[in-house]
Amino acid sequence: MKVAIIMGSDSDLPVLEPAMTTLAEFGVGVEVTVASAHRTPEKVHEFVAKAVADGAGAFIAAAGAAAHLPGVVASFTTLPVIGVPVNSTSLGGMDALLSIAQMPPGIPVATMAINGAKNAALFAVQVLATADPALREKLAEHRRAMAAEVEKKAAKVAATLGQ
Ligand code: RP5
Repeated sequence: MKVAIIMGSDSDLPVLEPAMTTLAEFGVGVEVTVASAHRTPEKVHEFVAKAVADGAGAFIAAAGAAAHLPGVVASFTTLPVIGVPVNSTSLGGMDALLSIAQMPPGIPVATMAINGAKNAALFAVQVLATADPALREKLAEHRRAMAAEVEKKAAKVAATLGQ
């Protein structure tokens, strides 16, 4: 299963790169496009319909400013939509965060941190892993690797402090 990634502008791409890297690390395929809820609403609709037909298992939708894109994507599909608020205005991403998180009842969007693309990818992998035991094992291994990193840091701090 693939993850479909949609961003409101090419200026959002640097924020989304960690999501693509993380999905690649898990061996999850992606379909990526730029489409805007405000500037190209028909394209958003077409991309969502095609991604669903192509077997996407989850969407990552990223946008800045008055970020309607994740909610609009969610309006076109019952697949889970993971929203990434992008910091692209003088409000530091708070505008996008609130626009994405404050969805009215009925059409939810799972909202990540501002610029939280890596977690969006991990959440998407978790969604796909509900039906994929091999992916579940990869997630478990990823967590073991993170825990090992924390232990390395603890040892480094202890050595620095002469403990
Ligand atoms: C949003 O407006 C985009 O998602 C982007 O974060 C922001 C600025 O877009 P551009 O003016 O760079 O195209 O729709």
